[in-house]
Amino acid sequence: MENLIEAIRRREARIVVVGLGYIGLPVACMFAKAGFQVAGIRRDSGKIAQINQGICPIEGKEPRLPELLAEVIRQGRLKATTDYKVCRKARVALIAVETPVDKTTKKPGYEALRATLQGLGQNLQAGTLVIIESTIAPRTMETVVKPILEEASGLKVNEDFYLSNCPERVMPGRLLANIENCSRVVGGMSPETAQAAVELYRCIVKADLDPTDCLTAELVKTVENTYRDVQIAFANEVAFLCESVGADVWEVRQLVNKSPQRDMHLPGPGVGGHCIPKDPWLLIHGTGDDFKARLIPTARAINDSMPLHMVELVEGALREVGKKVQGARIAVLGYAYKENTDDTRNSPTIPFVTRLEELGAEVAVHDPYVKGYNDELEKVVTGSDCVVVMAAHDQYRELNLRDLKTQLRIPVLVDGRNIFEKEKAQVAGFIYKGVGNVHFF
Ligand code: SAJ
Repeated sequence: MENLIEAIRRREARIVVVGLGYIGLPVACMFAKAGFQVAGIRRDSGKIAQINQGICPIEGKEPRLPELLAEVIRQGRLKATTDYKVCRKARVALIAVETPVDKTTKKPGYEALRATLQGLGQNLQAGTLVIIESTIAPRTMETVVKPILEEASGLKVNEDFYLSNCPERVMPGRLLANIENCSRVVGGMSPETAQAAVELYRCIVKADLDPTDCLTAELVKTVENTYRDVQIAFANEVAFLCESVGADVWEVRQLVNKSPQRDMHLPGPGVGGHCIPKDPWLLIHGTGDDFKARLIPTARAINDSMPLHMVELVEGALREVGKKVQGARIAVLGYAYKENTDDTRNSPTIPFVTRLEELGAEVAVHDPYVKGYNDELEKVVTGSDCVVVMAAHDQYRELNLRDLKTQLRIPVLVDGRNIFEKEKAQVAGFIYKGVGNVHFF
């Protein structure tokens, strides 16, 4: 272990990063920039060629990442490959692959993780520090990662190689900034391993590095995202409650949050993205059968119901003008799962549009950030019977309601993100319904 720590301090430890996606690629670039020789492994050779030409394959704006990638490729400090044999020269191997849960069973199959562990295990050298950055269910290090690596390599953890779990806290649009400035939990299968991993991350992270055991590290990551999902579900339930009594949830929320230690989140049209909808299921999966979660699945069900609630708001608003959803032309503003991003993974807009079309509506979707949907907004809304806001993109906040009204066949506005003031929309001549802010006759 001393030898490894010395090699890390001297930047002589070769690093392999398996999974050059939005987690692995920035971290590979940052270790290369810090002076390490880094090899990256990806499955698809197309993206590998792009990366080895110094071209960033990640969509969306990622400040400094394209320039950093080009620099470390030019310096020869980073090279991408499909070949796991590069692991034979590595003293550190980072794994950053996706860990989706099955849409029906809500359980992780870990297909990518298992394949990666097999490939690494077959080339694992004694003295190597293996770090899992992917988000994994509690007890995955003990029940999946350790057995596969030991079996594939014939080596023993803590004797021949070292095992760590260091979950990432990156966010699309701030990948490099978050790696540098967000604190990280650094789990180790032994205290010495956690310390060695702290030594490594100290080379690129300016924030706190908190050593602990692997189980705690697995729990922290899944709990912190489950916390957010439950908080959002609470806000959504209060929105339903306000609708039932004819109150404005946005005014209620603003005043609640003036109370000390209150942080009521934002109601919305649903919860999308790559982690918040998934991590609560990973947390529950990790507890096995000896724990029956009650609040967490309920929160997931509330958040998953929001897109269909948006359909109810559209039905109610059209009913007020004597129209049905069937045959109505509906303009949907926002395909991305949240404001000012092009990321559409698990977007609430998907089930929302599916349901509208099942009911016979003619739907047109607009999104300035998503290829194929970034047509002129006026073209998408012209002649519509209803406009629905699903993402709070800046472009939509700047819309002139009077101009918008002239473009519609019927001035109905359903606001899933509270980007318009109800009174102003009504003065502009709209039938306005907002999540948590509706008054049906
Ligand atoms: N959402 C609400 N109401 C809220 C907050 C979010 O409806 O009050 C919705 C968003 O519109 C979106 C979904 O929830 O559809 C997820 O939003 P998010 O802001 O949590 O965005 P993510 O998915 O990018 O979450 C990431 C996570 N970061 C990491 O996993 C490292 C999460 O832990 C962060 O808390 C979050 O960014 C953040 O704070 O921005």
